[in-house]
Amino acid sequence: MQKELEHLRERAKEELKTLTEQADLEKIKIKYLGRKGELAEMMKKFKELAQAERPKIGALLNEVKIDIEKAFHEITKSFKSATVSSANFDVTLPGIKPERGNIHPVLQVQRELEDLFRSMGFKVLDGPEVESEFYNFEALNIPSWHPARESQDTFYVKGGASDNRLLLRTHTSPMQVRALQQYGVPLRAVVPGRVFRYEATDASHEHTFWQMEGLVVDKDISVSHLIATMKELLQGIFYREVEVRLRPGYFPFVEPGFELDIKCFICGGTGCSVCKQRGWVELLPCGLVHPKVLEAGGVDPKEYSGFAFGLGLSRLVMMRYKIDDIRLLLGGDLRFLKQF
Ligand code: FA5
Repeated sequence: MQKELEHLRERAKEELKTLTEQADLEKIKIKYLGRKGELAEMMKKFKELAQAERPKIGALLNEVKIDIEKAFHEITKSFKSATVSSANFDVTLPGIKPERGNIHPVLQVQRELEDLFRSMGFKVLDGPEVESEFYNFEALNIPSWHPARESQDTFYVKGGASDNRLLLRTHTSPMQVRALQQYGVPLRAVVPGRVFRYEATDASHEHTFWQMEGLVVDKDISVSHLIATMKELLQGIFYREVEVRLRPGYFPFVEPGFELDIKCFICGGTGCSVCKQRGWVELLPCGLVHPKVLEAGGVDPKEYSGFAFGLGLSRLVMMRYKIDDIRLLLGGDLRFLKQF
């Protein structure tokens, strides 16, 4: 059996050495190392050997198996590197194009709006997403006991003082006071950004969404300035006549306050899940800045007045592109995002 094994080793190595087709590799593997292959046959014979012969032949059997496996391994490796490095590799083929991402639809619309407002002399500002209770509520005339706090519940963050906790801002309005404090008057500014609410989500409500705050403070600013600016904004975004309605709206930081709704673009006004069957989508709350807010920003309300608006940017994007579920915007689904 010793001779038989040595002969088997030589044959296998010779066969692997002279192999030219990679496809034959598997056949040889089965022939020698397979469950019914030659080595397995030897194993059967080994079991029939006398006890005294077993240690020597057993060791040889192992050695032969390892040798054949090694030879097999080496030839497989050489086939692989040959495939990549030599004749089979066509260097003139075009490479794999790296995928390029595209700008998120919200950011696209945001940038258009920024350009529009810059052309009207507005500053474009950025504000902190982690905000203090003072700027998010107190400075906007929403004290801790005020019911308006309930409609804007949010996520609180560790840190801050016990009487001025830190939170994820619920709207971009805190920047009204910050901007007045920093830049003084006269002031025209817009502040796009992400806001957060403790919200049960549905087709038109997200816990994380975008708004764009607008603020104009100067002498003799009135509701007519506000309406003219809102019209300019909507025309700049939709490039066509948009049906709007203005109704009274309550926000503690404006007086008077309005809700500007637009006719739902998804259903054309007949009612759908986005407009909650109303035919109108709440998009642009606005009003004249409350004297208390001007005071918090260090501005004398007897001398100056202003208007502010809080555009629901995510909803505007939905109307612009006829997106029927707000959750798609942050869903991260490339099939959706690649369309913009
Ligand atoms: C506010 O956030 C006020 N800060 C707006 C404001 C600014 C009023 C300045 C007056 C002066 P409201 O909670 O209504 O208001 O939100 C503003 C807009 O954000 C809504 O009209 C709507 O378009 C959008 N919005 C509100 N909640 C959500 C939500 N959960 N998901 C998506 N969009 C929302």
